Amino acid sequence: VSTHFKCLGGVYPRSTIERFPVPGDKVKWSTEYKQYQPVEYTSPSITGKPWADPDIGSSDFEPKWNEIDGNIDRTSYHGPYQIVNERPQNPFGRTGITGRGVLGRWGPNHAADPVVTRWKPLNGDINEKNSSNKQILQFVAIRRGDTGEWALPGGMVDPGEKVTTTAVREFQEEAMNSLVMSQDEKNTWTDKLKNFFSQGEIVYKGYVDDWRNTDNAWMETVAYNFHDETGATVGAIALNAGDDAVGVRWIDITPEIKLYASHERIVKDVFKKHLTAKAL
Ligand code: RP5
Ligand code: MG
Ligand code: MG
Repeated sequence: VSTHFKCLGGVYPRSTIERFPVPGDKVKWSTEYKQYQPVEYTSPSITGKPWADPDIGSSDFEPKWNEIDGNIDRTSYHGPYQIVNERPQNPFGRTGITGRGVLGRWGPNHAADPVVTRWKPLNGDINEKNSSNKQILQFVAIRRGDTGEWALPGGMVDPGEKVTTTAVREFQEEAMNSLVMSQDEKNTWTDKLKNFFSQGEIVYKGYVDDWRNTDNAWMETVAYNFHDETGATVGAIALNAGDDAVGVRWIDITPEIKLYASHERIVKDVFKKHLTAKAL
């Protein structure tokens, strides 16, 4: 990603605030844009939340920008970001709005995304021998409750949490509805899938072109591919939407695929990786 599109123009999520128009050639901070007067907005829905930062200037807020700040990672995968007017500056440029919007953290908001893949089963039967045709790669997608778009079942890294742990936890919450399972049931699944989820491969690390991004707060993620070559483990479980997901299913990765934020680029790269691996 060298620029962003989804966090430009229109009304900011869950608000009535119009983003200040930013023409394509005015996105970069290095380009002068004298008329630029974005509105400052921090959603009342995040005020006082334990997962959110206090406001800049609060006496109890002494963030260490560009550092691991206690158990909060304030570093960016894109190197040091600038602090302007005491606020972190979006390294990918103007978004037409300042403040944090609905994002909890000033600066980078770290997430993790599991890309769980299998070969599309022939005849729809994954249990049949040699049922995978190794032509069409599928991944587990969830439908987001907020935008209604299909997306990777990702989520925010909790303070102090390992990013790989986040990826697996979010998969279980959003695609398996683990939040309603008993502890016993959860443990059984965790044991069953332990080996599968221990073999993840990083396929993307960095900025996400997320519609919630602002000039001072933005999403960054690590995406892991967990691949079920035979379709016998995760490829064969019953999916169940949970938490903020309102739907879940296996989706074919095709050139036409449309997903939330910059997720289509991530899944297309995963597809390329598997094609190359097959050709070797
Ligand atoms: C995206 O938002 C990330 O790639 C991840 O999928 C998601 C995390 O936010 P929530 O799902 O918790 O809203 O930018
Ligand atoms: Mg979640
Ligand atoms: Mg999520």
